[in-house]
This record gives sequence, C-alpha cells and structure tokens, in this order.
Amino acid sequence: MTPMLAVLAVLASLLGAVSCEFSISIYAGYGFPLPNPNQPFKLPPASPPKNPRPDLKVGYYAANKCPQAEQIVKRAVEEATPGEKAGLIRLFFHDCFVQGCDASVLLEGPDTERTAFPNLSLRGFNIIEKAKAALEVECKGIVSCADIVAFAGRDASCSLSDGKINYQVPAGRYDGNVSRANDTFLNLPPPFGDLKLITDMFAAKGLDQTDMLVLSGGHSTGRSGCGSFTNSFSNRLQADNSSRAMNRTLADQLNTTCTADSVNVPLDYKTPYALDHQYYKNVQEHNVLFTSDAVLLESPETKVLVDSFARDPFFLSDIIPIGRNPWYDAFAKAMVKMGNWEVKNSTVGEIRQFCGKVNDKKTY
Ligand code: HEM
Ligand SMILES: *[C@@H]1O[C@H](CO)[C@@H](O)[C@H](O)[C@H]1NC(C)=O
Ligand SMILES: *[C@@H]1O[C@H](CO)[C@@H](O)[C@H](O)[C@H]1NC(C)=O
Ligand SMILES: *[C@@H]1O[C@H](CO)[C@@H](O)[C@H](O)[C@H]1NC(C)=O
Ligand SMILES: *[C@@H]1O[C@H](CO)[C@@H](O)[C@H](O)[C@H]1NC(C)=O
Ligand SMILES: *[C@@H]1O[C@H](CO)[C@@H](O)[C@H](O)[C@H]1NC(C)=O
Ligand SMILES: *[C@@H]1O[C@H](CO)[C@@H](O)[C@H](O)[C@H]1NC(C)=O
Ligand SMILES: CC(=O)N[C@H]1CO[C@H](CO)[C@@H](O)[C@@H]1O
Repeated sequence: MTPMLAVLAVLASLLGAVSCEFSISIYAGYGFPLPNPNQPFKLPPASPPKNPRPDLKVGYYAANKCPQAEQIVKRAVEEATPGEKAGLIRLFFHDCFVQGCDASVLLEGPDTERTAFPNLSLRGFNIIEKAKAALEVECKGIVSCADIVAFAGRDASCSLSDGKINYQVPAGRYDGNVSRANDTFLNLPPPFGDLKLITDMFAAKGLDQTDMLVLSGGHSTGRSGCGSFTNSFSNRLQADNSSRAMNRTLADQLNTTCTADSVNVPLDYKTPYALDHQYYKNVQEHNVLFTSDAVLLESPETKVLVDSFARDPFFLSDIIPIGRNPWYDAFAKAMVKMGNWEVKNSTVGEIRQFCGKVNDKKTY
C-alpha cells in the first residue's frame, strides 16, 4: 500500500462511524412539494441493511443460465451517447437510494419515482430497455432489471473513464414492485444540502463520508439544469462572500448561459464528457455547480481527500505517468458498495419481464 492509500484507509476507518438519526426542517426535496410545507419532518432513521450480507455473486449469470448477460448489457451501453452514459451512472445511484437497488426507479405510472421532480432529467432508460429486450430474447426471465442497471452503471463508468474505472459487479438482485414519487425526496440528497445533510443521507444508506465524497466524483461528467442550482433554496450565481461561493468567473458565465431553469450546462466545465478526477480540482477552485459539491472543502477530513484526489500522477516524462490517482479505484469500490444497499432476493422480489412494469402475475 502506498503512503497515500494508507492515509486514505485510516481516514476511511475513522470516518466510518457516523450518527444516522437526524431531523431537518429546511429540506423540501428539490422542487418537489412537501406534503406539509410548514411542518418540519423527521427523516426515517437509518435502517440497517435489510440484507446486510447480500447474497450477490460476481459471475452470477455465467453460473445461472445466461452467460452472455453482461456482454449484452455492455453492447447496449456502447451504443449510448456520452450523455446517456452519464445518465446511466446517475440512474444506478437514484435506484439504490430509493427502495434499495431494485430497479424501482424504472417503473412507470402515476406517482412513481420517475414522476418525481428529481426524475425530470434522468436519462438512459432507453438503453436499459434495449438491453432488457435483447436479454429476454436470449434468456427469458433470467436477468433482473436491477442487475441491468448495476451492470450498465459499471459499463458507462468504464467507457467514460477510458477504461480507468472497471470492476466486477456482484449480481443476483431481484426487482422490487414498489415505486413512490414521495420516497425520492426523503431519500435523495438535494443539491443545496450542506456537509452534514449529505453525509447523513449517505450514512442512511450504509455509505460513509468517504464513500459520499468519492461518489460525488460522478459529477465530473454529465449535465445539470440551471434550475438545480438557481432556486429558492440556493442561488449559486448570486454574489456570495462565503467560502462555499461559486468561482466568480464561472458564476458570471452561467449567469449569461442560464436563461431558463431548463437550460442544461456541464457539471464539469473543463472535461465535460470524461469521468475523471478533474472534479476534485474543480472543487478546489470552487468551479462546481452545487452547494453539495462546494461543501466538501469544509471539514479537514473531506478537504484532505479532495486534495489527494485532485493531485495529478507524477510524470516520468511528458507522457509516462507513474502511479495512478487513487480516485479511480475508490470510485469502483464505492459503486460496488452502493450496489449492496437493500438488495432483494426471490422471496421479496421478482425478475421483471419489462423494466417499466411489475409482472402481471397471471401471465408470467
Ligand atoms: C452528494 C449528493 C448528490 C447530489 C446532491 C446530486 C445532485 C445532482 C443534481 C442536482 C444533478 C443535476 C440534475 C439536473 O438538473 O439535471 C446531478 C447530476 C448527476 N449526478 Fe448527482 N448528486 C449527488 C450524488 C451523485 C452520485 C452518488 C452519483 C453517481 C455516482 C451522481 C452522478 C450524477 C451524474 C452522472 C449526473 C449527470 C447526469 C446526466 O448528465 O444525465 N451524483 N446530480
Ligand atoms: C406517498 O405516496 C403514497 C402513494 O403514492 C401514499 O400512499 C403515501 O401516503 C404518501 N406518503 C406521504 C408521506 O405523503
Ligand atoms: C460582501 O463583502 C463586501 C465587501 O467586503 C461587502 O460590501 C458586502 O456587504 C458583503 N456582502 C454580503 C452579502 O455579505
Ligand atoms: C444574473 O445577474 C443579474 C444581475 O446581478 C441578476 O439580476 C440575475 O438574476 C442573474 N441571473 C441568474 C440566472 O442568476
Ligand atoms: C477560479 O477558477 C480559476 C480557474 O478557472 C482559478 O485559477 C482560480 O483560482 C479560481 N478562484 C478561486 C477563488 O478558487
Ligand atoms: C430472502 O431474504 C429474506 C430476508 O433476509 C430471508 O428471510 C429469505 O429466506 C431469503 N430468501 C431466499 C430465497 O434466500
Ligand atoms: C409485491 O411483491 C410482494 C412480494 O413478492 C407481494 O407480496 C406483493 O403482492 C406485490 N405487490 C404487487 C402490487 O405486485
Ligand atoms: C424520464 C421520465 O420518466 N420522465 C418523467 C418524469 O415525470 C414527468 C411528470 O410526470 C413525466 O412527464 C416524464 O416523462
């Protein structure tokens, strides 16, 4: 283990114990109306994972009647646009944080997660459907939508990072049949969240502060609607003397670009398509869109991590890098960890026929 990794490992263990029971009064979901706007509410206390050691296995489908499963998903992801690939990484996060990693995010219908405000910009659904259709032809009824989302998140990460992020995905998840719009705003951290709020909301999913910071690096690719950082909870473009203020140069640019909430801008102004460690340099320079990104500088523990992930590898010559920024492997590990959250087995889940609908019990 290199000294830097050793420091990270120690930090990670120190950060492991986070108190999880908390209540907040300001959070109304970003744009999603609170059922009772004037009433503070308690978030559910962090539940221990319902299935703390989920029975997921690397190579699950190779051993279970569909050896070509991961290859089929990979092919579908290869055909996606860079933007859809970013969408697939986010889809996995939104799936796991609401009802566990059970493809609940894919269910269509009134008042499902997809209809909630945070869905408005989710993308990549078509890629999942395409993979599912191909899988149903080749191995009917075998591969869960939850596993497709997990594989696709990996494949998209691999592709956007030029192969730097690649990992094996333990599989064997079953699909859930519950999807409620109002679950999203209780479970998904809002972009105006401060360090305590986002740390607590990740802790409620079995992820520690280091995991949170590592996964936030997903914001090195993809886009955001202007409305996500210029709203009544926080307008990041306004003059702001605080240390979490957006870099004035970027804020002035966005002030010109953001003519409507629906205008999309890149999350990473420097390398918008690459999934890379540029995000941490952006955090250092205050060139990040959300409060939840900016606050990563606000504690000594998180700042040390930001600084180490921001560092470029040492170059032997202009083209030969020595070593590797630790973020890439940390991201892979954290994605696997996030993918364990409240996974369902055959007792409490099913293998959906179409990813957008729960099975009709009579015909399937
Ligand atoms: C720390 C808590 C987080 C907050 C508050 C947050 C918030 C957001 C918001 C507001 C957007 C833009 C939505 C829009 O307006 O279109 C976004 C986009 C995105 N987020 Fe996060 N996010 C968080 C964590 C994560 C994690 C854990 C991942 C995955 C590892 C992730 C991956 C992405 C990606 C890839 C996009 C771009 C999606 C696209 O281009 O379609 N985020 N996030
Ligand atoms: C959430 O939505 C479900 C149905 O969509 C409803 O039964 C439940 O009462 C709602 N919960 C809250 C707290 O509004
Ligand atoms: C920011 O700082 C400037 C100059 O120090 C001061 O005039 C201004 O009132 C401050 N604004 C806020 C919102 O604190
Ligand atoms: C841009 O700046 C002007 C002047 O400060 C302000 O009135 C306007 O609301 C800003 N636009 C956005 C999108 O923040
Ligand atoms: C603002 O961003 C530029 C790079 O675009 C950087 O050089 C500068 O240090 C940043 N300013 C602050 C206050 O972080
Ligand atoms: C599924 O998980 C539940 C809860 O952990 C457990 O009671 C049940 O026996 C498991 N079923 C199978 C088929 O493993
Ligand atoms: C959802 O799944 C559970 C467990 O398999 C089952 O008891 C329940 O009836 C299902 N609900 C719907 C609406 O299909
Ligand atoms: C991607 C997606 O499913 N978007 C949906 C989000 O919710 C709105 C409002 O219900 C739908 O119109 C969108 O299709």
